[in-house]
Amino acid sequence: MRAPTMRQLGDVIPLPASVRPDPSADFRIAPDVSVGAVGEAAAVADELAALLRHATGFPVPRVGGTAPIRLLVEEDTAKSPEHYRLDITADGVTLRAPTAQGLFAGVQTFRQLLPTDPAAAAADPAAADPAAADPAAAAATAAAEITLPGGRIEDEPRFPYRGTMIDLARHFYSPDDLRSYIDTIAQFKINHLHLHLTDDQGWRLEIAGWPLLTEISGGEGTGVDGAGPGFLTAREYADLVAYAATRFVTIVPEIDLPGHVNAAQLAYPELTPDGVPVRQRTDGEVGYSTLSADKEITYTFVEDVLRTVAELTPGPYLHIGGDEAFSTTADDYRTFMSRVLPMAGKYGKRAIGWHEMAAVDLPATAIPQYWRIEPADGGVARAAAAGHQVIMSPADRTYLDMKYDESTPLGLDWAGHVGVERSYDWDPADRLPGVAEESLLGVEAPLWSETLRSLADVQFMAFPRLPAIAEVGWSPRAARDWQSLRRRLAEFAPRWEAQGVNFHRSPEIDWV
Ligand code: TNX
Repeated sequence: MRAPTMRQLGDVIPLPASVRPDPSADFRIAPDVSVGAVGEAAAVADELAALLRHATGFPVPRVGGTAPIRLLVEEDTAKSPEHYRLDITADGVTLRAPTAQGLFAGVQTFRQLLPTDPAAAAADPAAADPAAADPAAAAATAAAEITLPGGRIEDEPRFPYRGTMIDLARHFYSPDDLRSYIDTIAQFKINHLHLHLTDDQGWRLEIAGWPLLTEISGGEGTGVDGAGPGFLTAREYADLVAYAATRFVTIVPEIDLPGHVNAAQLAYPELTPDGVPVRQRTDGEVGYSTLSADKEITYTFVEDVLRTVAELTPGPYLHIGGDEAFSTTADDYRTFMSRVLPMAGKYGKRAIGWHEMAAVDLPATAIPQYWRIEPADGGVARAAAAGHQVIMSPADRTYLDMKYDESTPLGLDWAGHVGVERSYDWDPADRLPGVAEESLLGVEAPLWSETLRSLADVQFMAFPRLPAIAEVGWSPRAARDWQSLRRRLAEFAPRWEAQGVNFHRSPEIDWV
């Protein structure tokens, strides 16, 4: 096996806030290496030890207290909870953070500083290296070659919210697929996963008391072209939320209201404005369905659903959609939102809504999510001036369902083609007049699934654009540089291959 080259200290995505290499302080991983941690640091240290075991073949025990590689929680409320400091010296490695979440961020950096991704060894050692048939020999070879670059990384995010959305309504993805996707996105310090759970073509979350939602609209024949059946039971959803928490990913559930509700109305015709049953829809049209703002059953239904989702979700957010309600009059939209927005607060959550929601008076904690192409802002600047935080998701930069270029086999193109550079070379604080740095909660990259059929399709659209957008949300603005990102992305080809992650070999990158 060729000796893997040592990584440079700054060869990380997203780029850390501060990188100070010290070439005299490289750390060679020895066969007796261990990972030391106590208390809150223990769980993250266990994960690092497991990664190092895969990478080296050494036993890498996790011990309490002092060890060549140490993880420490040092409480400091003045720092971002995601702050971490990684010190690599000839004697060892110390990772410090004010919280376990910060340590987790630091471990993602650590993982990228290993010469090859540990998943390679985990996936199929024999295929990766014939010598691995003898694990001891393989470990000795590999370990002799693993040296971490010396120096200090001190890091914290620019924005607290770095998210991506996956549309489960137009095509459903299994809990296993979603867990795998969470594992991949967390490596880029994406810390929110927004689940678009309901739309015209499907309803993907079991709601007690309303069983037909999933029996009818989560069954066979649902999704775009009828090609994406399935739903999450309440238990599966809760398990997924708990799994995401182990990766420090917060689930943001979306129930899209008052439009995008044909699947709900198919299951319960009393939810249509005129009580007339609707037909099942598997096409990609938008804007034709609406709940009625003046039927009481609308609010009984919505409150049951939002209460159920809030109870299943420990995170602070509840996304209520609000987009493309073209069949709802402006008056009805206002009436509807004035009754539904307070329900989020009633069940202990902050409401997020697509930016159309900013046309109405919002509760103080509500967060508009901006998705348009053109600068017309739909009231978002007014909301920002009133003190609301905003999530930036401009479609022409962050929509992962847009084609990369005209040759992309999947995706849509209504917001144009979004190449990798285009997804990177913009800044959220410049996007909307009146919505500056201090109004931004963060950045999210949505992935609508009309044209997608599998996890491999999802990965193809997300990688490498999602890491680029993760860097937009995490790294200091002044440090960002497209040529630097291109070089760093190129190194991910063998890493993603080792992890079994599909990606688009964009010609914008000179892949390794
Ligand atoms: C617009 S952007 C939508 C979705 C579609 C998407 C396709 C937004 C909030 N809504 O209903 O799936 O375009 O790109």
